[in-house]
Amino acid sequence: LHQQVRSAGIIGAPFSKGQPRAGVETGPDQIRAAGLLHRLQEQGCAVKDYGNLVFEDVVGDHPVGRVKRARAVGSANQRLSEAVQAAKKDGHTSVMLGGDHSLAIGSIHGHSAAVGELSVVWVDAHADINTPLTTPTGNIHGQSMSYVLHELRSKVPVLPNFSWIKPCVSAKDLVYIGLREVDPGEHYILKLLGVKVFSISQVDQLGVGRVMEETCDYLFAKVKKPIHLSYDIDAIDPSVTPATGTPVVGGLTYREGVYITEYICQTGLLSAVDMVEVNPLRGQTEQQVQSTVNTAIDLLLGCFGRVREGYHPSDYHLPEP
Ligand code: EXY
Ligand code: MN
Ligand code: MN
Repeated sequence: LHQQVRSAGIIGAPFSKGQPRAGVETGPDQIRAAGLLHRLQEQGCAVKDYGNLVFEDVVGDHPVGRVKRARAVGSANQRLSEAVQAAKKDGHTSVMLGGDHSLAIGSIHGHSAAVGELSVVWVDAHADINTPLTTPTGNIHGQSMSYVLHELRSKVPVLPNFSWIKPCVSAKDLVYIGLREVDPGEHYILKLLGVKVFSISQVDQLGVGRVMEETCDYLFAKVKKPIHLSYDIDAIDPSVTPATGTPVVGGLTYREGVYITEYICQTGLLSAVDMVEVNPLRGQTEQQVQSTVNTAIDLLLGCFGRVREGYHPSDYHLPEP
């Protein structure tokens, strides 16, 4: 049934200050309430729930240049980084339930602090690679990658509560999938650094099967590094996952989204996953919320060995009449 024993270390990160919309901090509890732990255990995955992180309030968190709530984002991510390091040291595949996508800063940092060099697969409608100086909104969830990339070090000023962050990912170890709303500064950075991007247009052209083959051929060309999968639920089409803060039309289908997780799982290299930007308050109906939350769960099940063809136990015997 399961080729290898997998174990998930679940870290809830109820944090929303990387963007302006309330509700995304309830993501971890909603995803648990919809049965994530039980569903993982049912498919033979060991699960350790580390509970929700507690983030302190930061007073006087006024904008730094254009950047909003830097101090709160910096300190929350420092806490998250430590939690991810602990989950990795306990031997789990780290599962960070967001919360907004600014949390990828601490998740990637902690993952890298524990295991060394990483490959990052970033599945998103957005590139989240604005610097504090290119950001059109000041929201840090649109800037996360800029803080962890070696190549952008000299372009990113050190914000208050960010001095603990050491860039830890090389541009050649990053692949984007699903992009369809990229700011001019971000597009420039992606070209400048030669980052591998499979925009939604390339998914249309090649199909998700070839996109995943090419993603892994590219990442594994030299050495196979542990994979950090950072999955923004807004990568999926808003007809399926509408309860999110920055929906963009024309996204991945449910099937494409799940295929990405199945494919990454079968590499055997998945070492940490983020599931972010599920915002129950952005659903207009209960059905919209459930569809979004259930899709997030199915993506995580795919990360931990679920296959849609079905299973049978290795000792299965066909009943004789
Ligand atoms: N690119 C825009 C910005 O930097 O504000 C929008 C970012 C949305 C980020 C979402 C979570 O992926
Ligand atoms: Mn994102
Ligand atoms: Mn996004």
